[in-house]
Amino acid sequence: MSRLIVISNRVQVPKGDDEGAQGGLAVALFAALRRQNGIWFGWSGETGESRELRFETNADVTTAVIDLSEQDVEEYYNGYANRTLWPLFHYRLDMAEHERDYQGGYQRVNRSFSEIIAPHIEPDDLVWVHDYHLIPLGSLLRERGVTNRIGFFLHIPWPPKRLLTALPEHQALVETLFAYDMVGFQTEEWLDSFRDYVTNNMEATIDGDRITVGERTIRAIACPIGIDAQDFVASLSSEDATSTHARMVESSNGRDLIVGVDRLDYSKGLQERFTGYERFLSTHPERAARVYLLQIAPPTREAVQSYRDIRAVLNAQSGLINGTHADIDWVPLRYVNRGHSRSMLGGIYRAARIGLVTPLRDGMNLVAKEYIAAQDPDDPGVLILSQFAGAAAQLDQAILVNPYSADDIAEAIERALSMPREERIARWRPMFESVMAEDVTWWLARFIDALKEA
Ligand code: GDG
Repeated sequence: MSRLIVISNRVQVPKGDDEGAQGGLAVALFAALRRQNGIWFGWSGETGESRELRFETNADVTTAVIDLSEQDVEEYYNGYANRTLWPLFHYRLDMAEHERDYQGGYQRVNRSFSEIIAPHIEPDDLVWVHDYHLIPLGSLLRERGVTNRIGFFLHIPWPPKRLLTALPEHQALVETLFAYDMVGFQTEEWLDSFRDYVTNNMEATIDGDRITVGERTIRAIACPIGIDAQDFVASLSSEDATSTHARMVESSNGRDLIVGVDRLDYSKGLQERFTGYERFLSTHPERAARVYLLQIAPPTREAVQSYRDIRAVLNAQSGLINGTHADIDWVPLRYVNRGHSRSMLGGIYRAARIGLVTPLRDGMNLVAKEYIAAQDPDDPGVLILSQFAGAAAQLDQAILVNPYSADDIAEAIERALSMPREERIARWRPMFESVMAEDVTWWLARFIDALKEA
């Protein structure tokens, strides 16, 4: 059997018994790496000048990591990946920074990844590159003589062509994708945007899922990522989940819990969500004191100014909402910047009458799927989901909202709170079935099978 080589920006190391706490994607990749005797390559997350690969085998999974220099981290990771591509691919032209140094750092790190990893690739290996940090890696591996099958999966949206052309080196970047054998996107919508770009800008011809530019033909598919659904459902009976659930029920004091769980990122629409919630509080005062919003938002990427800015905005906004609306025995918004274990999150989701998931743009959004997986089949809560999350294509029985509209969010909250149990069950069941069927194992098999056929 051919080995599987996974390459991503960061690498997770399996932690034996505690593996389930590491997130669905990591666990599914561990399983595939074990089965196919593979290696997972990437950045260690540390800074250092040595370029040496450090191999490690834990719970039968081999990982290999390198350090990056401070300059690399600044230009490649904080720079091009998170100040240029992330905002642009999330439709935030206004926030995208274009610096030659960032672009240079991105090329340099991708090149050194290719130099360091290429010697470890054997003739029959399948190579799978992940996400926007490493778009050019396939073409750089080709330059070093790697002729293996190489696939690429983009976890974030692919932007419309008119936005992408704001990237000074857009065409050169997209050309590098044609070094892969297969490219996967989360949804048909992102795939359509990609096709639209390549037909307009690169005279591509399309035949089914094959796209040809000049001499190169690649396969491009939509392949929506899922959660480790069975394991997530099983974790709901853990001590951590049940005690957290009980704690939430008790501290709710009979009030309905609305929950949001997001990395603190401007793409997640937290500012707009708070404004929508505030609109609900002011327009439904009779209902308002019967609910509260718990927003969990662990900070990320704090080396990047725009992330410090959004954090400051949310601090002020949450203070204002509570200052304006709170009563002596009621706080309308619990805003928590700490992370929680996966099973604790399960208990919280299950206790929540509403899951409020309103990103302005999201490749997929796994929180929406976790919320659905965690519900009580006899008395499920209601998912309010942004129409701009990739997950909306599969979870179309949610109340879909425009996350920019405070009125839309306020109305959806009111509608969810007054939704009869039969309707809640009727909406939840097909979504639960889809989350269970199209889980992370399904996604992984679909991608790898398509790559083998490419
Ligand atoms: C990218 C794309 C795509 C969050 N807070 C805590 C916590 N989380 C977990 C959630 C969920 C995961 O992190 C977040 O996944 P998302 O999909 O919501 O978002 P991104 O991090 O932006 O991920 C996204 C994804 O890649 C996969 O392809 O869906 O569109 O942007 O699983 O539960 N986990 C724990 N404590 C927390 O406080 N343990």
